[in-house]
Amino acid sequence: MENVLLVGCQLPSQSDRHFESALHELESLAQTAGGRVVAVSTQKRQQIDPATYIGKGKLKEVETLAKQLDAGVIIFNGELSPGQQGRLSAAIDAKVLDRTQLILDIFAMRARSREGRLQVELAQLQYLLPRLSGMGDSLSRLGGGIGTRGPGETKLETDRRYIRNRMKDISNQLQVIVHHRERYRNRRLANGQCQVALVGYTNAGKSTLFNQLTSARSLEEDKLFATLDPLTRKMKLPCGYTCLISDTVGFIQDLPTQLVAAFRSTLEEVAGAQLIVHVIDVSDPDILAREATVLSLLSELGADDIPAMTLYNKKDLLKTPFIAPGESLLVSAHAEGDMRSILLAIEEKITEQMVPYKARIPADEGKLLAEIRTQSILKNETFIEDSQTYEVEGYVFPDIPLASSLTIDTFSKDEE
Ligand SMILES: Nc1nc2c(ncn2[C@@H]2O[C@H](COP(=O)(O)OP(=O)(O)OP(=O)(O)O)[C@@H](O)[C@H]2O)c(=O)[nH]1
Ligand SMILES: [Mg+2]
Repeated sequence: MENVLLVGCQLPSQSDRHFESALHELESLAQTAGGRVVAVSTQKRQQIDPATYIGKGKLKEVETLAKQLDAGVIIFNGELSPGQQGRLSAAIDAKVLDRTQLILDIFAMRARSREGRLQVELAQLQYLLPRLSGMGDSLSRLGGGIGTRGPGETKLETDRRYIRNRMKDISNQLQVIVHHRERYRNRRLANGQCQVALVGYTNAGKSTLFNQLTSARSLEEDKLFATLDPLTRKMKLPCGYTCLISDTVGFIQDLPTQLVAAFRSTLEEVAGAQLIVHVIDVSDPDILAREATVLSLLSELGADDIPAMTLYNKKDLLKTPFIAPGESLLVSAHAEGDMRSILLAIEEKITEQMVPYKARIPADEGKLLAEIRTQSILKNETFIEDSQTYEVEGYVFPDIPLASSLTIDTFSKDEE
């Protein structure tokens, strides 16, 4: 564990509550990265000091405090310009990091898949390139620990050209991976498989729900960004229809732009989903701002017109009554009994997007019957002796190949 000192600067545009919650979040992030926060130093200013972020006096104070408390890492709650970072590193005898680098560091620690690692490395290189001259010193002085992790750490300080080449190389590798995934996704679509995506602010309880809903194991931890690579598993709905559900990386306020770009392809799973399940920690004091953050990131990903439903999670932690608005549900991922109502709500949302069908299929059409059983919501199946046919009735996505092989009975459902 490294001793960490947090530094925040409150501008007139920030309310006390918002400022405190942002610092609290920074503290959680620092802990997630393996730091022990020994002090938090704050300052109110009209604007950020263009040279050193905080004022000269405050800088002296931070320097002294860091020495007294033996803090090897100073983390600023904001994004430092390359110039600010250079000057601060020169002035303070400790590693100087900003919020973006901290988040990048956590991402580097947690990325598991080859794609995740490449994306994080790319984001780190993009961030470091303009900062190389200022950071060269602090990077070589303090090898290892918070802010220095990641696959690309070794040669960073020495060679810009190496970095540029490496970035090009990573981009190429990523293109191949993304292309593969697209092909895989298209194949899934052609097979009529429906995709549900769990999204939400980091720590909302997505992975816990994912595990409960699929009875599988996914990294579930009281840490920020426990999940980085999307996990996709099968999930069986009460009607018997099996769809796919993905657990995704948590969102965060002011997600560094490098990371939005880096994780765009990972989050494309979300953009390709038929249903988005937005998980919100109902016990979170900053619930509205966080909900807004998720909604605006979804819209950035072009996913705001995908049908969605909201789960207000962690109801067991509520101290005051909460009424879940509209079609949303109030649940606890720890209450097994809530899983059925969640699955039923998902089923309803999926059925809404389907069209009803009614058809008679000859008993020897084995392949078609198998498709009907797996690719549609089958409500009724009756075998008719006389004609040796199956009378089937249910719901199917209108845009999959199977739909065109079935007679669509549009009378029994209102078109909205
Ligand atoms: N009390 C309570 N705790 C919950 C509930 N659901 C999840 N948690 C806890 O909240 C913490 C975060 O849960 P995760 O499932 O890892 O959250 P996540 O949304 O996947 O987080 P990231 O992967 O970091 O984005 C864990 O400690 C869970 O045990 C709940 O309904 N009630
Ligand atoms: Mg998770």
